[in-house]
Amino acid sequence: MKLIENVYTDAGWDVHEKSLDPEQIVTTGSTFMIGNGYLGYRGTLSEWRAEQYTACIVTDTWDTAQPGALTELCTVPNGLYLELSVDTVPLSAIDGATEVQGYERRIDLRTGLFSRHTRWASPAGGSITLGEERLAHADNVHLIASRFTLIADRATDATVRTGIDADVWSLSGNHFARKEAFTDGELNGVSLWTVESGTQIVVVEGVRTVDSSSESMMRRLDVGLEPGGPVTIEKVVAVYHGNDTDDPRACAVRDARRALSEGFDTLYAAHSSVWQRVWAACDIEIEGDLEAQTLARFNLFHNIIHTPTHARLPIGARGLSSQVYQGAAFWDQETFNLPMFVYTRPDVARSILEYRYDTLPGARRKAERLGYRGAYYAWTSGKTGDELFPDVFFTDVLTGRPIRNHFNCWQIHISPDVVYAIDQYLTATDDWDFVERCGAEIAFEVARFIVSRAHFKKDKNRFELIRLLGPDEYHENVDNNAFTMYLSKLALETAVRLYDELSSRTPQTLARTSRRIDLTHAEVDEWREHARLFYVPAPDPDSGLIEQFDGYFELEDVTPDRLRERLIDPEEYWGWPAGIAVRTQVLKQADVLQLFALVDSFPPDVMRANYEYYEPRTEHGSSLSPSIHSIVACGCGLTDKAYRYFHEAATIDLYNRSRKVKSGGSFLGGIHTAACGGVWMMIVQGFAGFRVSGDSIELDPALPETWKTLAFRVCFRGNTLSVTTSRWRLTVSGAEENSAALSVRVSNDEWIVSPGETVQIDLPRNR
Ligand code: IFM
Repeated sequence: MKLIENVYTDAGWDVHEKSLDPEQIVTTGSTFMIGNGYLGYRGTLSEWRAEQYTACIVTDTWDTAQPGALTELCTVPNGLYLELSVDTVPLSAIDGATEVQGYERRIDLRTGLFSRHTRWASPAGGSITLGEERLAHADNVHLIASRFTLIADRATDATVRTGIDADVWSLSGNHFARKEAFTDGELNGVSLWTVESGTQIVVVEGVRTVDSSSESMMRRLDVGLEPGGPVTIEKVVAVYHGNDTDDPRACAVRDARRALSEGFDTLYAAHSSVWQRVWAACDIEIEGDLEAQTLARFNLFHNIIHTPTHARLPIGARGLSSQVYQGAAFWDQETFNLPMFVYTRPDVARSILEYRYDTLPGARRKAERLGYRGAYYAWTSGKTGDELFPDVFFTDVLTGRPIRNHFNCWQIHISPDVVYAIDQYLTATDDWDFVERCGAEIAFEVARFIVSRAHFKKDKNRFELIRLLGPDEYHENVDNNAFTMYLSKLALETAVRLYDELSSRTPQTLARTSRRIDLTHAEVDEWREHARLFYVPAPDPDSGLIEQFDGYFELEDVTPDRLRERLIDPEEYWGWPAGIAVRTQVLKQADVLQLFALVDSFPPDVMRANYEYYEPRTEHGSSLSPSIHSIVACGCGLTDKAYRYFHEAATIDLYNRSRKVKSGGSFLGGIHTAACGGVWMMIVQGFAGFRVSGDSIELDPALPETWKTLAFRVCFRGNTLSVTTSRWRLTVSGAEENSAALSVRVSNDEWIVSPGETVQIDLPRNR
């Protein structure tokens, strides 16, 4: 793996590349991508095609390209395609045929504006430059807009070929059974119908320039450039599909035409005012460490652009950056992506949780199919919530034989994780309306599932969960995985609490929900009993250690580095059934530490003992792992370690540090959206020590050496608190428009922060 370096600038708001490395184009295509939760357009150059991983990935288009292939989001034809030629020689930044004299690619995180500039030695003499700016519109999510600028230093006759290119990157092949090109006045379009469901997808493209002659879906523009006098070409692309509207073609034509007449500057103005509002809620400012500042914004930016806000849809594990993991949600969504939204844009968090409500039928079907009751959420969840994860994901790279991974049927913690997120959302917002409409029913169905999945051990007088797979995927088929046990018990308790609370708050609504799902008091009493007798592996009274699962401590104790020496092939899968980690204590990610990052009721000495035990045994084969280590290290007072893990997690995508681009023969590239969400958690929950306790916000900052100040905002029950902290002093302000005072606790002291009030708090010097 080659690392990417020198990518940030003094602004702290952008990321750039000054030379093009052909070996890195899968990664940099993700780095420089634009997106708006509806579509993701990879940060490739306008003249690039499938071979350079050009793709526009559109949400809510799940389909299977051919029988037996994965169900995944579609990538649609590339409406931004534009190739510049001089003297019939096409100019490319990558093929080496024409000398490249200057190059830059950049993404401005403040407004999600992509730009590129390439200067070539012109085949006609002198030099010629192509500049492009592009945006995925933040207000009308169906639109992409771009502006090309051509400039030559001597009179040059150039040709531009532009239009809709069907040659785009698609992991499992062609998703379209039928394609129809059309024109509508000045617009070019293509209608496509997907293979499996026949969903219609329409891409419409328009160009605003002087001279054009139509050539099927491509146009040829002959451009006469005068020395130094730029020629500007504006393009718009509109995308709609049959899951958005009954008439995607009419909508796409309408939007493209309107956008074309508005022009790039007007589109940009509306787009950037949305971004201004988004950053006002989510930005994190770090003074004293420009790299950390840029890393923070880069990751928050990606957590934002991959999250659908236009409809109740999931956040993919690779977002809209590639079709890896099928564009679908995993537990990552609730445990990594959501915390930032819960405390900065709770409406977005609610919409994601409503998606879990909409997919309850799929979760019920999965439970039933596997012989359980209630809701067993899909490990890989798309539109309907039916399980999308295949039985076979990895192959044995030594023998080529398929490996039956049990992620889809044994990784049951996904269901309690959803309830955990609902509880977090409720704590942060007090939004009982959501609980009445959606949250309670989810919690009740998950409680049902857990009860039907648990076994009562008579000799121990407790309920256990056997044959599981915890977040640490190297150890399949284990019993009583600690993370799953604690989260399941919490989910049962949450279901009972919501039931009791709704009985007094809104008994009629509860009665309606109960009738709908056939729920009785007797069944809720059964959950109470299960919660009471549910086994959770307690810390050992001497060592403080919590065993990750039954028998874990008896496995071979070896370090990840020594274990790695046993690999025969670097791409071998480490887990089930015969991978090198299976019979050892080496972990892909540490489940007990993951537990501490979510549930903060463990004493510091227990956290420390477990951190010291599990950290050296963790291989971080999952991109979810480093951020969890950072958060727990903060809780243990290990700020330097926490900073090292922060850096590791935050650079997974920007510096191409992903440990496993390919594992067990599967390509896993694209933006690791969980790591992006984890960056917010590391900074706000880790370094600032933010948490909610009862009705108070608690802060316990411990900043890394280099950070002079850290500033962010949190939204708590409809009121906003601005936090700025140095290592010695904390300043908190209630927003003018707050409707109530906020209680803030630091080191067991309480401050009441009224609307518009600013309070300064000296921090203990021994942190
Ligand atoms: O959900 C994760 C899992 O924990 C590790 N493998 C990748 C998945 C998607 O990010």
